[in-house]
Amino acid sequence: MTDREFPLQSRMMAGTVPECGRCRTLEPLGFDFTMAFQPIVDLASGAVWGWEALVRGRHGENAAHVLEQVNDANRYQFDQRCRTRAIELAHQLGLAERLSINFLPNAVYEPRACIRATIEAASRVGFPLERLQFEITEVEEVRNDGHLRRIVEEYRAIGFATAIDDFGAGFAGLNLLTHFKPDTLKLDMNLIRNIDQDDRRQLIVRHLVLLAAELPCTLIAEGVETLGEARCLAEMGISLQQGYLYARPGFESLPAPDPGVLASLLAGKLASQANPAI
Ligand SMILES: [Ca+2]
Repeated sequence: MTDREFPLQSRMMAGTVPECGRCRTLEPLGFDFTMAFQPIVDLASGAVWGWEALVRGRHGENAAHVLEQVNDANRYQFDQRCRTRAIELAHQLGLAERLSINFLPNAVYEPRACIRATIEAASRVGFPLERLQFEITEVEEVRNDGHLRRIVEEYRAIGFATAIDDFGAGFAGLNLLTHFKPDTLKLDMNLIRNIDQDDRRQLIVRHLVLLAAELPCTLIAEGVETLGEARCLAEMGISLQQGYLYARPGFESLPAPDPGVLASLLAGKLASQANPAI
C-alpha cells in the first residue's frame, strides 16, 4: 500500500484511529451471512456508478431472515462484520466502482473506534476508502440525534461519503436534514413507485431535486422497476438510479445492468438531445 494509491488509508493508519476494545470482547455472532450486490446506474453515462451491498443468508435467504437474528447483544458485532464482509467480497469480485454499505447507527458506540475494523479490512485487501459510502438505515428510530450527528461528522472528517437511506419513508425524513449534511439522499421506493402516473409524487420529487441542488447533495432513486418510472425520474434530473428494472441484487456477484433497458433509456436521451422538442 502506498500513500499515492490510498491517501485516506495512509492518513488513518498513521495513528489517529483509537481502539475501544468492545470488538475484542464480544461473543461470537452465532449465525453466518453473506452479501448480494445491486448496481446503481448513472443514466448520464450509461455506466455503473456504484454498488449497494445487501445482507443475505448463506443460502440466499433474504435480509429479513438475517436481521431477525440481530439483537442488542450481537448488534455491534453484526454491524462490524457486515462492513468487513462487504469489503472483502467486493475485493474478491473485482468491484471497481463505489461500494455503498448499510449500517445501523445504534450499533456504533465511538465512531472513530468503531470504524477501525472497516479501515483494517479495506487496507488488508487494498480497497480505497474514498470509494466507500455508508447508508444510514432507519430501520429503527435513532435513539439519540446527537449520537447520529457525531457519527456522520466523524465519517465526513475521515473522508467517507454518507447517505440517508429510504429518504421520505418512516424515520428517514426531513428532520434528519436539519441535523446533518449527507453527501447523498436515496429516495425511498414508495416515492418512486408509479411516479410517471402520479402528479403528487412528481411534485414532491421535483422539489426534492431543487432541495438537493441547493444543499447540495446527490440524489439516487431506489426501487426503480419500470421504464416509465426511469424516464420520468431522468427527465426530472435524477440520473442515478437503482432497482429491479436494471438488475436484481446478485448473490455474491456483480450483476450487469440490463443492456436492453440501458439502450432504451439512452436512446431516448439521445433523441431528446437531438431534438429538444420531443
Ligand atoms: Ca440501503
